[in-house]
Amino acid sequence: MSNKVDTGRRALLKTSVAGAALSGIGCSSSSSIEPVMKGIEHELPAADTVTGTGQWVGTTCQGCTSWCAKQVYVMDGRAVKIRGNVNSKVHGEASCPRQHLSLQQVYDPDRVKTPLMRTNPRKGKEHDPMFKPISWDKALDLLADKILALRAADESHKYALLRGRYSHINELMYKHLTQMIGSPNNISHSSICAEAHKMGPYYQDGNWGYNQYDVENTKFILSFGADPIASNRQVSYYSKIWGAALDSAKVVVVDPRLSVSASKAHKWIPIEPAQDSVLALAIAHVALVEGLWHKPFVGDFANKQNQFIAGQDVDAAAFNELHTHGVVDWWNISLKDYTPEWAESVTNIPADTIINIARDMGKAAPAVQVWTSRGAVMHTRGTYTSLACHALNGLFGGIDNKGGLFPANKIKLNKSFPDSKPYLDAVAKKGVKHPKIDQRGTLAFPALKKGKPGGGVVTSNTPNGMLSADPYDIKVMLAYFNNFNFSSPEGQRWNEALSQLDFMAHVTTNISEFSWFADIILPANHHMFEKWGVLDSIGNGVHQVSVQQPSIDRLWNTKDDESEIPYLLAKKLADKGFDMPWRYINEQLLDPETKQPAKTEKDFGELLVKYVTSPLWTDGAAKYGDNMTSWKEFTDKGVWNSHPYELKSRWGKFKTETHKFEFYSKTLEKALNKHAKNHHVSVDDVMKACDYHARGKEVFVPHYEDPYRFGDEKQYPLLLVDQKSRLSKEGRSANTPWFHEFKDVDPGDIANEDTAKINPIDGEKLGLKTGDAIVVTSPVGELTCTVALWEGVRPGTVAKCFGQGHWAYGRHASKTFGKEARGGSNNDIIADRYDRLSGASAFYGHIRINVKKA
Ligand SMILES: Nc1nc2c(c(=O)[nH]1)N[C@H]1C(S)=C(S)[C@@H](COP(=O)(O)OP(=O)(O)OC[C@H]3O[C@@H](n4cnc5c(=O)[nH]c(N)nc54)[C@H](O)[C@@H]3O)O[C@H]1N2
Ligand SMILES: Nc1nc2c(c(=O)[nH]1)N[C@H]1C(S)=C(S)[C@@H](COP(=O)(O)OP(=O)(O)OC[C@H]3O[C@@H](n4cnc5c(=O)[nH]c(N)nc54)[C@H](O)[C@@H]3O)O[C@H]1N2
Ligand code: SF4
Ligand SMILES: [Mo]
Repeated sequence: MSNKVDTGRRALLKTSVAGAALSGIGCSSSSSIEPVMKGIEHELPAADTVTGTGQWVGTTCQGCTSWCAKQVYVMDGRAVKIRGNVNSKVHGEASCPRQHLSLQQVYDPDRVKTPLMRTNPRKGKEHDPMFKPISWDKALDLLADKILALRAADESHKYALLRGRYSHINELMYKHLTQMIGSPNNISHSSICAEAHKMGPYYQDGNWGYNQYDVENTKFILSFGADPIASNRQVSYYSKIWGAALDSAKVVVVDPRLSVSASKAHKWIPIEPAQDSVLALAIAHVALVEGLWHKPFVGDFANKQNQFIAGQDVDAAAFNELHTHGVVDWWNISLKDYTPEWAESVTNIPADTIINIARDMGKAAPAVQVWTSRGAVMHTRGTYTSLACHALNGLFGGIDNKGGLFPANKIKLNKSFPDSKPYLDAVAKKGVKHPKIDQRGTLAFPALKKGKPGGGVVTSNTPNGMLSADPYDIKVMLAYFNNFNFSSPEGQRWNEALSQLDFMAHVTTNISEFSWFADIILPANHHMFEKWGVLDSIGNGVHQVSVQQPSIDRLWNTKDDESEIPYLLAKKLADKGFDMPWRYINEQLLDPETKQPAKTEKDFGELLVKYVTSPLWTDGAAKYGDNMTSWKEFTDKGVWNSHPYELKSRWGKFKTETHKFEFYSKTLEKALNKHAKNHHVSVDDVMKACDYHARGKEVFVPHYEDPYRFGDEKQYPLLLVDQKSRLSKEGRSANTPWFHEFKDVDPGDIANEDTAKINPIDGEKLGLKTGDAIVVTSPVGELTCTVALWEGVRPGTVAKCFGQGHWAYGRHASKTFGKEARGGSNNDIIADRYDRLSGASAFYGHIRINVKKA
């Protein structure tokens, strides 16, 4: 990049970050902003008069889980500008500010440009791997030999495939190749992402997934930690619509920290960490006592007389329940005691405030939506917060209702690839039968994904399994698009486990902390500009599917993680005598139009995306949404949109045991009984082993579990509040200069610094002022960063963004690459704990810390 262009882009981003920030507060139509926005909109494409070759190409951003459909303006093979895909009915041209950072990611001079091999046999954070360039052929030779050696020794289960971010063509790399090699160990990142979040929706209404919120028609938004104009899912759409929502709905944000959304809300409740369920339960209690629940959804007493009186049991037979199950059981088992006065005594939130919120919600019902977030639920007993918060959506009737919330619209995609079981040879058949390395399904790890004990991943427990060789050790690992020693709590455990591996291959764009422990590095195409992939997203009542396709000239000797690499690896294995994966690819993964296999690895990514998306552009797609008739039409437009969500479509047929919205979760009861039976114990024994307090019937209803805290309160008097940065693209944007330069778009943060935000009250006690360098210590580790005194954080807590503290990744991310971190990594001080029912890692609530001047 020449300096001249750089300055221009810098100026562009500056204005557009400001624009995007403003659009989030409802100023998008302000006449003072409009000329600036118009200017930006046309600035770069107009420059194309020089070459006349530019065009918009459809793709998808994976800067966060919003997975927005994008258009990249490409001139002479280079990407120069990005906007939301105008063909999207979810967000249209709108975006979040992070889209611009992807230009600095793809053109990052620190990207891995060719395969690399470790030359220093000693592994460890302190040992420079001394990588040297090798050819793709040599790299794949080394990997294939290691895999074949495991198979020859009948140890194929000691191979593991790790997946971080992914697209919907991941199944070959993730599942089938791993199985055909003969290993049960395909480990995804889901449980460091947000599995606890899904527990409420699944065990109450049968949706193992996220919801979309009808913000345009709502009258009341209650957010437990969600900050939809800065983080969460579908940031582009919610940023576009939030200003209007503030005009037409009341917004209450519950968060220990003044998030962007909290700063715009009608009310901010700075809750004590991991105490959200108290508030949710007390609101539910008031809703019943005051008769505020939504009767067309929940039903009513036969005699229409409200019999819910605090502390008193109710006769279930007196209530005619409609689309819900167990409202009276819930009341009798736990809810009757959760008075607003009780809630005030636990949280200091005035009882009156709680009563008023419940009344406002009752008035607004059913146009009510309750958001949860990782922050509210990813703690050690978070399943029950997830259930308590989501229950409010049932009680006030927002489920599938106008102004409420819905799951993803039904569409058809071939996300599942053909069965690979016929391609499992004797070694593989034996190998896949081993238990998984993350110990899922053991007594203390129910990981109850979709009602199945051991159905979910326990990502962060993988290094514990590896280090204790329980159930066995792992010898060979292939990992892609992940950085688990940076992104998991107590990442130090990963460093140790990775150091012990015989062989590890990392597929990555940059030499990250994880790559540091690799034997070979396989350089990846950047997902947004260079790779074939496909993703989906929900919002605005629409479910969209969008393509990722190569739009620019590949700069370096890189390859697609989910297509070219497994293709070439399968070929290599076949050359060396093990041809099952190669046969599977050539016999099963065929172009849906020509019915032919790919001719070369270069064609394979496109073939896989065609395979997954063909239901959208061949017969029958119009039943679900846009009527598209060809692959070309799909790739030209870049996005396919579903029909609008059909309101109330699940009422009467929820995918739960009772087909109702379950306040008393029969679905959870069944799953937990199965898990208990697997281990020949009672459900109470399971709860004890998993460190929850509930026993008996309480286990199956939303109830209060006091938060688990870790560390001595005297020694560690403060609590850490981890948050996402507005400019974080998961762990991946820290090597972009703009990330640091514009860091002050995070409320309370300081540009070019990594800050711990501390309330001035605590600052005074500790003798700290803004700009001081500090050491933050927890019982498991420490980090250094800078103080920002700020009123927007609850006294007694310290808010700090996740995303900095890289000691690798590149020149901007780290202070000295491979040696010294820039800022501090939150995961160095977050102890490795779990919400065991979901398998989710705890990132909140338990982290007691102290802060001292450095
Ligand atoms: N800007 C940005 N957006 C992103 C991403 C990103 O990297 N950057 N990543 C995407 C990904 S991978 C995911 S999974 C989603 C997750 O999106 P969400 O599920 O919404 O989760 P987070 O933003 O991680 O949640 C953290 C929030 O919870 C608050 N919090 C912390 N402790 C508590 C508590 O005890 N109670 C309450 N009520 N709040 C608390 C924090 O202050 C912060 O606002 O975001 C996506 N969106
Ligand atoms: N403290 C704290 N920890 C968190 C979170 C938090 O809010 N706070 N958020 C959690 C959440 S929600 C998630 S989802 C996880 C994410 O954690 P991970 O799944 O580990 O993902 P990243 O940290 O983004 O790392 C992805 C890695 O892939 C490589 N890479 C970057 N771009 C590309 C690409 O285009 N292609 C390929 N093949 N590789 C690439 C780089 O090595 C990069 O480090 O982190 C979790 N960790
Ligand atoms: S970073 Fe997230 S919200 Fe922003 S454009 Fe990319 S996917 Fe969309
Ligand atoms: Mo995530």
